[in-house]
Amino acid sequence: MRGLYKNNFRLLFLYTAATILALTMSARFAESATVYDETIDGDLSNNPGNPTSIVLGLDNNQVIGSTIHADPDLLHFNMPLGVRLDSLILESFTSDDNLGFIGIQSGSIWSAGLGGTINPDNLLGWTHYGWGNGTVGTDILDELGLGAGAVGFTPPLLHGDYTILIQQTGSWDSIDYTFNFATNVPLPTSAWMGIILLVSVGTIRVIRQRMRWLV
Ligand SMILES: [Ca+2]
Ligand SMILES: [Ca+2]
Repeated sequence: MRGLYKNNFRLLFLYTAATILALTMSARFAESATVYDETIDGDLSNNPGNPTSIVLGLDNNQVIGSTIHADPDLLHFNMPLGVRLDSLILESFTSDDNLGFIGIQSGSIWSAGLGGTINPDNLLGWTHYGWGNGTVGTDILDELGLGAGAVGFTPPLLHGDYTILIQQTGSWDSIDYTFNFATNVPLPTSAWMGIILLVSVGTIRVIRQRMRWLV
C-alpha cells in the first residue's frame, strides 16, 4: 500500500512538473533588461546608413536615450526566426515639448530621410509619441503600423531586420525617453496539444490507480 502511495505521489509530481514547465516556457519573464542606455553606451547613431545595432533578448528590452534637434537616434535590430516583437511600450517621456516622432523601416539602414523631409512611402510605419497624445506608458506598436502613407503592418512583428528612427524636430526641447521592446516566443499549437494530452493521460492514470486502491 505504501508503494501505491509512492507511485501516486511520483506521478502527481511528474505531471505537475510538466505543467509548471509548460507554463514557465510560455510565460513572460518578470524582469526588464536594459539593452541600450545612451548615458552608458553613447549616443545612438545619427547616420542613416549605419544605425546602431542592438540585440534584443526574450521579454523586456529597454532602450533609454535622449533626442533633440539635430540628434536623430537610429537603431537596428534583428528578430530571429520564431521570435516576435509583441509590443513597443513608451515607458517614460520627459520633455517640455509634447510629442516626438518615431518611424520604422524594414532592413538594416534608414533611407526615408530625416527631420521634416521623411518620405513615408519607404516606411513600415510611423507615429508621434509623448504626453501630448497620451501614449506615455502605452504600447505604440499598433499606432506605428497605422502611420499615414506608410506600408503599414499589424503587430506582432516577425522574423527580419528592422531599423527605427527616434527624433525630435518640432522644437529645441530635448526628449528623454525609455522604450521597451517586448519580445515573445509563442509555443506552437501542437506543443500545447501535447502538453494537454500529457497532463490528461497522467491525471487519468492517477485516478485509475486510486480507484484500484479503494477497491
Ligand atoms: Ca540621442
Ligand atoms: Ca543620435
